[in-house]
Amino acid sequence: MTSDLSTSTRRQVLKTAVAVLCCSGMTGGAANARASQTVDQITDPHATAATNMFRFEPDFVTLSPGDELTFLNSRSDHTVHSVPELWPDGVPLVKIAHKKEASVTFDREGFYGFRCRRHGRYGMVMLVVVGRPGGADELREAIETMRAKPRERTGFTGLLDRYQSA
Ligand SMILES: [Cu+2]
Repeated sequence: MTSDLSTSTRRQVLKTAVAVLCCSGMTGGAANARASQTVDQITDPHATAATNMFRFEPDFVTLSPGDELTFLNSRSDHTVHSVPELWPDGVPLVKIAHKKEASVTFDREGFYGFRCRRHGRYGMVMLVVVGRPGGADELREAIETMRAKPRERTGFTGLLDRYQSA
């Protein structure tokens, strides 16, 4: 009895996983369609570390030029703001606040740093990498020299480490 139940549960899980794979594969594979990803902004009162209590999820995203990113929950507490020091020259800065949902299209290759205006100091930052840009060393230097709280700096350094070790 018990084993039947667990088998059927396992089958159900497997089915769900296949469905997810199928759909994300379709999105990534369509050559001319603009791909879209979603980033949520989380307040987690159960987080054990302050750096995890407020966060972008995911906080590291890679895109192809022309792709779109949709930010959820830029409301009350959370915002999505460009970090000007970590942003390609000539690309307009992003400022999203008081929006349930807002989308940004990334046409230019490059590194794009974001912070939540309120929680950036607690490490609520994220990195978007569009295409395969050069200049990771310059980005690291910009992170080390820009005006920022320690946790914000550590957050960006960690994200760049993840990009370079990927
Ligand atoms: Cu926030």
